[in-house]
Amino acid sequence: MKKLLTVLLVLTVASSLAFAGGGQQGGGSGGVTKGMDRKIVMGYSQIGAESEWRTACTNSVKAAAADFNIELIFSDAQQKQENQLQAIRSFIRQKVDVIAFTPVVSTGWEAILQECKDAGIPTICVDRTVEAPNTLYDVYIGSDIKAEGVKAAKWMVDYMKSTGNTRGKDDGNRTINIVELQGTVGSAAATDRQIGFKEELAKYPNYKIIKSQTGNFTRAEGLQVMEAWMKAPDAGEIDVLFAHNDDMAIGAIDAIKAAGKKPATDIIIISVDAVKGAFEAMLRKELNATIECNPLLGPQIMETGIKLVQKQPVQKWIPSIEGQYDWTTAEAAYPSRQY
Ligand code: GZL
Repeated sequence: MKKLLTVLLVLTVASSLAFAGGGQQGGGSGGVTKGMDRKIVMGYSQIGAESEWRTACTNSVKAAAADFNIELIFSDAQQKQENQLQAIRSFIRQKVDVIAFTPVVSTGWEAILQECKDAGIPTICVDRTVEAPNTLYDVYIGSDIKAEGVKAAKWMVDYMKSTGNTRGKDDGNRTINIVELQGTVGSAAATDRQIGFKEELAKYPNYKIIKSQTGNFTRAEGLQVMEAWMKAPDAGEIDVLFAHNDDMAIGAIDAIKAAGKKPATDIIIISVDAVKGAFEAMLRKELNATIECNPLLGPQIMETGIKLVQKQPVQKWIPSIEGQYDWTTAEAAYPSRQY
């Protein structure tokens, strides 16, 4: 009898705390939901560890799971979609309460999402979108990636008109030659940044993308591709580098310097993410600007997971709040950066 009373007391305390912690950052017992005698279990399929951004995202997810008292089964897919599909099938077999995943590429998800639906497990698409009916997943938590491409193009045109590079400003006539380091081919992050950038660029016919190649969001590949471009006969005609993320930009900066050119002066460089490495490059005057893409999604993911398990209403898209930084703002912002 005494044992039964103890169990009942623990359950009562836990369920009352659930509402106190459910929606708050650092929510303590948010993961123990009313009517449940255990923690919520979330399966998370992460892409890998290709960039500073990805590492910051993973750290945010793991920290928030602890803060919200959610049991996290975390899988690193090493950049392979087949590993993600295997991990999600394993989550289904384990009968987790909710599944979150960052799709490495945007296609090939309909079948697995249907399997999650058939198993009655809610799904959260994180950071990158999928090409699938949005009835197949419950929520998308992440940035407006296309808008990041538009912002990058807007910043670039403004800078070329006001300041320019060593070959001069944009006087409305001079052809401005751009090279583009794309992210992972087929990923929504690369596809949508390129769409946004080109959409804005179409307003300025004298801006031309003369080369575009994937650097797979990594420093190493950004360096390799830029090295090749700096050895080509038309290297001296490059005015701007648009990199889909800071890691590739940082790799490219090393290649530009190795070729005896001045990054951010000879070749203007605009990238995306706003990770610490980008701020350090801006403070060294080697990177001109970066468009923020917020990786600190952990608290939103956990809050949403709890709501889905509690069958509470959630909005279909939970957008990230983000800005942009260049030499005029980097120094003041750097000390408070969290990733
Ligand atoms: C963007 C995210 C991208 C980052 C890269 O939402 O998916 O993947 O821009 C990361 O740094 O590798």
